[in-house]
Amino acid sequence: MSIEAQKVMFDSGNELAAYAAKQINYHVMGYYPITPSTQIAENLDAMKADGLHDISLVAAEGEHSAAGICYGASACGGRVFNATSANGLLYALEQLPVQSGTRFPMVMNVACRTVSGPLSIKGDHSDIMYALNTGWIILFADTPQAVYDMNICGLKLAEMVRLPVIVAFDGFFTSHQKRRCMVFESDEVVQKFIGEIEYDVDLLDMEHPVTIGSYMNEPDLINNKYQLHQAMEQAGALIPFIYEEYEKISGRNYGLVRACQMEDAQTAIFILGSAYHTVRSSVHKLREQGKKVGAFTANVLRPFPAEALYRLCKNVKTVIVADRQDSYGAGGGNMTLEIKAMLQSFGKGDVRVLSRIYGLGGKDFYENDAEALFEEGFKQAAKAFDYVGITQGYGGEKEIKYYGPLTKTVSSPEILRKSRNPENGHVLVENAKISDLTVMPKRLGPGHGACPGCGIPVNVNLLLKGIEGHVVLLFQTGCGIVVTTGYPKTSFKVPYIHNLFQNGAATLSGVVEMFYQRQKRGEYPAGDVTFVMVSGDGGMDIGLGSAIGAALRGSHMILLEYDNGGYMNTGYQLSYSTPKGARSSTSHVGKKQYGKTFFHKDTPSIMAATGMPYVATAAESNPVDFIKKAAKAQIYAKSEGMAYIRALSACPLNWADKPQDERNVIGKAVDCCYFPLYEVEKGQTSLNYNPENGNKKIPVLEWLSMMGRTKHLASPAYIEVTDSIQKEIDRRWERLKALSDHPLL
Ligand SMILES: Cc1ncc(C[n+]2csc(CCOP(=O)(O)OP(=O)(O)O)c2C)c(N)n1
Ligand code: SF4
Repeated sequence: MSIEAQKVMFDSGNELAAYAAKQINYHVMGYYPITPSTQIAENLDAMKADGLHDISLVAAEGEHSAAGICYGASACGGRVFNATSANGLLYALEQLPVQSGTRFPMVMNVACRTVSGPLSIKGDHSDIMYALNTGWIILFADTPQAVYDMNICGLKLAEMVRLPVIVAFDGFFTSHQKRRCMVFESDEVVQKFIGEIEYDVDLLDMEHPVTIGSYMNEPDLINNKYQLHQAMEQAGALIPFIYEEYEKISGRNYGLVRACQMEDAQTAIFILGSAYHTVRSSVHKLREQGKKVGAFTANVLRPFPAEALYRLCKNVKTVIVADRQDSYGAGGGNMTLEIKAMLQSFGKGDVRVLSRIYGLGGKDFYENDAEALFEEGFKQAAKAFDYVGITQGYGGEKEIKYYGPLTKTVSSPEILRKSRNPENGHVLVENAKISDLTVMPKRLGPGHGACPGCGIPVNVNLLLKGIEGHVVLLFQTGCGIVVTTGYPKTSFKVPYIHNLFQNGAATLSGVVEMFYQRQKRGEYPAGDVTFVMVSGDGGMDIGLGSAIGAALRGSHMILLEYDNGGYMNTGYQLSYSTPKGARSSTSHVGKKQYGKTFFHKDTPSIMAATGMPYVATAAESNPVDFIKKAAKAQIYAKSEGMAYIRALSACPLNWADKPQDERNVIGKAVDCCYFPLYEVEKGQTSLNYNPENGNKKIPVLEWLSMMGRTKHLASPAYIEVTDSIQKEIDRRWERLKALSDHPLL
């Protein structure tokens, strides 16, 4: 073997993970977007649009499903890939032992990030440590180059020992920073190095039908786990050989561990990831001052390279383990625990180990921070465990009250007149005059950070205009929370809680239950509170199950979905509600792809099918209709169960149009019947606005042409796509009219 031709690239860890995947030409990638790993799928999608690979990129509705897609695909004799971070990894966690326990190899990249809550997207290692017990091999890359190389070596290893592999690296520091790196010029070199797939189990093998994932107890389960353990041991033995082979074609080798001046070091820092390089710089500096210091790190977390690390620690008297996460209550982060165990088991229990938690939530770590850690070692700090980098923080500042509480009287001007139709119990709302309703205080204040023209505050405030009295809000993850609650400030004048966007409806159900329970027990004053959950359309993908559960239980709450047709907070990836044909960062437009390939989700119909008392659609272009619907929703939420309103919500940044045009764009979406305004009240559908009256109905292409994300569809090259969209919109519209015309439906 000789060094193969390579070319220089200036790329980030994410870009290089994607490039390696493209060169491998995996069969399937199941994925769900989450910062900071999303770019991996985005880059693969961009390459796919240009026809550079054949990977089937499956956008799941959440990470749990993405992991399920990967599991199913990997049982079928092909190569499988995934990428995630933080809560995405935790949400998928349940599937990880399934993958390893049934011994299907695959590769998943984890761009490490802080785990919520509180919500933060910055890099630390709190996510990856949850994966330590899953039976996956975990490689840790400390540079973008290592991300590329480990993606290639990782797949070879996975297939040799039949275990799935995680390639972990620092979110942002490694995932986003560009570096000069080398990649193989030819994809075939990569594929030849990995070799042919040789699976003896294939769910699709009709000649040899297999049962995968049997129900198993004693005596077999323990044997299954023992075999997994053996495969891990085998992986530990194989890794150095794979890297040696790889060195022959690349010139690069990664051992199990890496060290800097450890031969005679008496005080050393163990640290993972990109910060290892910071510590190395400090080592060089302190060595010039005659200090016997060293640094070491692990390139593999599972199997943990205990013996290789021990060999580095022969002369060490003090080890400072810097953990970018905490195993709360254990007296250190996970690496502290592992290093202590390693020293103990090799008879070096006399080495003093200082555990220091650093860099949580992406807090920077500089050379002087590394020197300060060494200093603690030199002076034999008394505290065996501590956090470094603790400051007063923004939250330590004097509390500033931006808003006083809103009294019930102030938020109940009683302008709207509400009554019930005695025949069918339907709610009637009158006197929704915008001019009169200006007295209604805004529960969401003006001090938010949404982009100009953003529909979220507009829709939230329009909804709340129709809701009188006390309100408690829950926001699911998305732009809505991020732009309103930058700690320590808040834009809300009313009580507010955030939860992750797969679980908001369940959380608000809990709030509602506690409210009624405490009232019943006399622990809370009598009176009404309206509970409102706000979610993006993305939240109604991953969180649909939770929302349906709350609807079926009849939780007394309103769910407002602002539908901006994409995962905007994470940089506009497609959601299931993105219009067909739309360009997004996971539905690129290129010679082989025209944008999103499937139709937008009809969430109101799904919610109506739960039998909930009130479902409606609303748009800022028809504000009176919107406010009336909010008032109706409030009555139903209090008296009968859950009410759901979907509002079309502008996103000038990602729709690629102008903030000042958005009301018109929204109006045209209504006029082309992409977003018809209707309600389903106690199971009966009524159209609230018919653009056919007054000749206002327009072809859908007229609306699509108003936005940069769908403008390309105006080209005759996409006539088939636009025809199919028009047909689907016509079908839904005709169905809606038929439902509305029918007295029972
Ligand atoms: C379990 C999990 N997966 C992924 C993410 C990343 N994430 C945060 S917000 C978001 C998109 C939200 O989209 P949507 O609900 O439509 O709201 P928008 O951003 O458009 O306001 C995603 C994918 C996360 N926070 N948690
Ligand atoms: S990116 Fe879009 S949804 Fe998010 S704040 Fe800006 S305009 Fe609103």
